[in-house]
Amino acid sequence: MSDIRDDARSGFAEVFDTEATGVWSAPGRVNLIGEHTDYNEGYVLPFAITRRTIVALGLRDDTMIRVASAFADEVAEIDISELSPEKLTGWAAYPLGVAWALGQHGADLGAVPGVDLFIESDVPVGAGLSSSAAIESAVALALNDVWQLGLDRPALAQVGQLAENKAVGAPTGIMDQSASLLGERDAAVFLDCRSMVAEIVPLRLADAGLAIVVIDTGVSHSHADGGYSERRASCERGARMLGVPALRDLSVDDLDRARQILDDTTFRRVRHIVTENQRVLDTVEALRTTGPRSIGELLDASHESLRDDFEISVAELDLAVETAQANGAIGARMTGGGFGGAAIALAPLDAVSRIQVAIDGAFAEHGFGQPEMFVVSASHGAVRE
Ligand code: GAF
Repeated sequence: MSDIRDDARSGFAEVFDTEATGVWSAPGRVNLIGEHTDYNEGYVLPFAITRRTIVALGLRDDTMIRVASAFADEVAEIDISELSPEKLTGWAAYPLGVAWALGQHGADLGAVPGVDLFIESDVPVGAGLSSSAAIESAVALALNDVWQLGLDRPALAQVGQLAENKAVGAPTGIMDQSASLLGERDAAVFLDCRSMVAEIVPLRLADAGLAIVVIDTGVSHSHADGGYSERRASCERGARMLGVPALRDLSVDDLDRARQILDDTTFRRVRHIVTENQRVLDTVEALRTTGPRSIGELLDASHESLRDDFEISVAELDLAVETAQANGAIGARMTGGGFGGAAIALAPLDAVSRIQVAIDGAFAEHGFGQPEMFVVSASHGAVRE
């Protein structure tokens, strides 16, 4: 079976008629817990997965950037001096947006050579596994290296986020790029999205006889659509009405007061964020003390909160979660921004195939499209291959 690194090299050679000078990769992510907490300056606990995006790069002797990929026919190109969010459209807005965002982070784009990029990926698109952050992180690391910019990984995560916010137009937080750039093998990234301090938390699932199954429902979502920004606006409204800089500043003890002040919908959005932040802290504590077998109820509670309070689940995600729970999963929840995408189930190794068969059957029974399911483990972040 050919490796996608080789596919990226040969794709590059085919499109640009020369050999790539280097290959970089960055992973997608699964968020273990901590959903929609990042832009509320709270806590998240994602991990990088083995599915990766590969960027093959060649330096040019002019100032053009050209990008091609295995998943789009056209080659997008623009002179570096012309880069601006308004000029970037379609999938090429991700890689070209990163080049623009590097300029916003201090890179002198007037002094760097042009590049050709070819992008290949096995991170499923629209599945809530951050295929977009994987592109942004791989391109950011590659350009940071060849343009010798010297930015550190937290800064590159901000570059990716800026590209996504301004060039793609999705008002997303910092979690996905951080997971893709800071992830480590057999570990999750515990990130405080206010201080931006990241701690590595061991996630040795196989040692505990466990696996995480991803269930990609096939229901595609986009964070540039209205739902994500509407939830973000609700959270910001809640914080304003409660007189705090961000929902991070509230604890579970503040919820009674919040209920008096807020309308019911805003209250439930706020309650999700406040309780989810606490669940992240409890999950980190459990992983460090009693181990992954003890986090199941926290995962289940996170799903309920996302379904009932934040209202971003869909019928396919609920069915995947309930079927996993009924067939031996220790815990299960939707993962990512919601409105479609994937769920995860934490399960004993010997329950994995039973869960997969049961979910296949349940989806068929409900007339839903066949889900894609695979086991993931925590992998390393972006690297030069
Ligand atoms: C998406 C966003 F990109 C993240 O920043 C985060 O808000 C997530 O949804 C929800 O937790 O993946």
